[in-house]
Amino acid sequence: VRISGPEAIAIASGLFVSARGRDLTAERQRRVYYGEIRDDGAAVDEVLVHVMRAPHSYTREDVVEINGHGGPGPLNAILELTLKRGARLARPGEFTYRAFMNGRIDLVQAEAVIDRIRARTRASLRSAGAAASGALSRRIVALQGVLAGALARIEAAVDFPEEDLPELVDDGLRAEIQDALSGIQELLRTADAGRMLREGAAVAIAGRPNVGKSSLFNALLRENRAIVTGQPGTTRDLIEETITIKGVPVRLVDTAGLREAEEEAEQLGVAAARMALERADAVVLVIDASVAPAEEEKQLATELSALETPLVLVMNKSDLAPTAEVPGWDVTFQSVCRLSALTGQGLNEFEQTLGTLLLGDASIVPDECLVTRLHQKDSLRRAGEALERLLEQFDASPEFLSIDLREALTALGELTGETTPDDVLEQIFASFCIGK
Ligand SMILES: Nc1nc2c(ncn2[C@@H]2O[C@H](COP(=O)(O)OP(=O)(O)OP(=O)(O)O)[C@@H](O)[C@H]2O)c(=O)[nH]1
Ligand SMILES: [Mg+2]
Repeated sequence: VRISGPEAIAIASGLFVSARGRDLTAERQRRVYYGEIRDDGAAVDEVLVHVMRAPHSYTREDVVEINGHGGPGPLNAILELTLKRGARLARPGEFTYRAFMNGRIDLVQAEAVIDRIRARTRASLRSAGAAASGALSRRIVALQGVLAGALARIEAAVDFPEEDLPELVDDGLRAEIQDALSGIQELLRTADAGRMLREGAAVAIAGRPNVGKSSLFNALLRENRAIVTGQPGTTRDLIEETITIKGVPVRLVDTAGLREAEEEAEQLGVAAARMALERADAVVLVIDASVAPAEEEKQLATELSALETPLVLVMNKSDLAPTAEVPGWDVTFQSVCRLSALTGQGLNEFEQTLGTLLLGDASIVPDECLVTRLHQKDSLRRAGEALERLLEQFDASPEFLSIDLREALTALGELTGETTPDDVLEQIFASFCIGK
């Protein structure tokens, strides 16, 4: 149970009895106390109580953390006792919100806290760790420093046009702003990969019955998760499992073979498959390379390519037909892979292909700065556009330049939280879990 705020220590000391008769309110920066939580003299739990005085705490306020044996019974009892003594339940993310409001961390770091908690792969954990430690924040602050300096010079040129100042708005300044723009563009290039790493991607496996979708699903999982038989129409439900490709958590979805089904269960499976295909971030169309492509498959390929989701063609069962030709359909596939789900041949290459499809060519280095959120990308994009406008009209009057420069600075400030509108802040912290 974590309590934060000016009353935290007083509230905790009302429930706690130290084994050695110590007083929680004693003037110490940080200390751990051993004893019991008592309710009207009756012991509720044996606990360690951590007292961290402002500003030496997560929120920079007085913080007390009560560590009991756990379990819902004692936990709820302790929680209720703190509420009875004047505490209130924290809103989602409120501790981190206070850490942010009290200046201990900026918005980028606050968001990295939640990314850390939710990280599903080592790569996403490392990326969140880099952001939490301030790597991205430092890049932003450096850019802000350059632009603030530029703004000062431009405004001096506006305010004192008569004075005999050295040339303020010169090629040197232009180069500095150009550098800042390049820095912003460099960060923007990491945005799609960064978001993939944080959110993961859904990849749906589609195709006619019996082409080997479930076999491919199992081969990628390295586990016999879905039932495989030689009979068309085996899979009816959606089957989902998560694998890691190039550090990205990928939710694989195996679907029912697409055909005009007769039985109701299969019909429902086909309908569910179509929904999954529409929601996926990438679709893998599997065909059986050992038989001539069916007319329905061509139609299916055409339909899938209309979804505007990246589409990969897998020519499965290549162990039976290693030299089968790619069907001459008028459909654009992002990639075509020959493989055998049965022997595993071509599977690694296929995984590589999927990785490239999801992340682009950028090989992500998770320890470096990655932009992982849509609103961050949007702010950077606006900052970049403002600087582009500025550079285009660099020789115009300095008044105009300062407008664009201010806009760029405001947009950058939205990343770190300085200029973020309240409703956006609210939204961000509302997505946190309670107690963080
Ligand atoms: N030779 C060979 N057989 C394969 C390969 N992949 C799958 N099969 C066989 O093809 C048959 C169908 O495989 P499934 O994985 O059940 O096919 P599916 O596309 O999931 O079928 P439905 O669920 O009915 O839509 C099974 O007998 C598999 O053993 C392969 O690469 N080579
Ligand atoms: Mg199947």
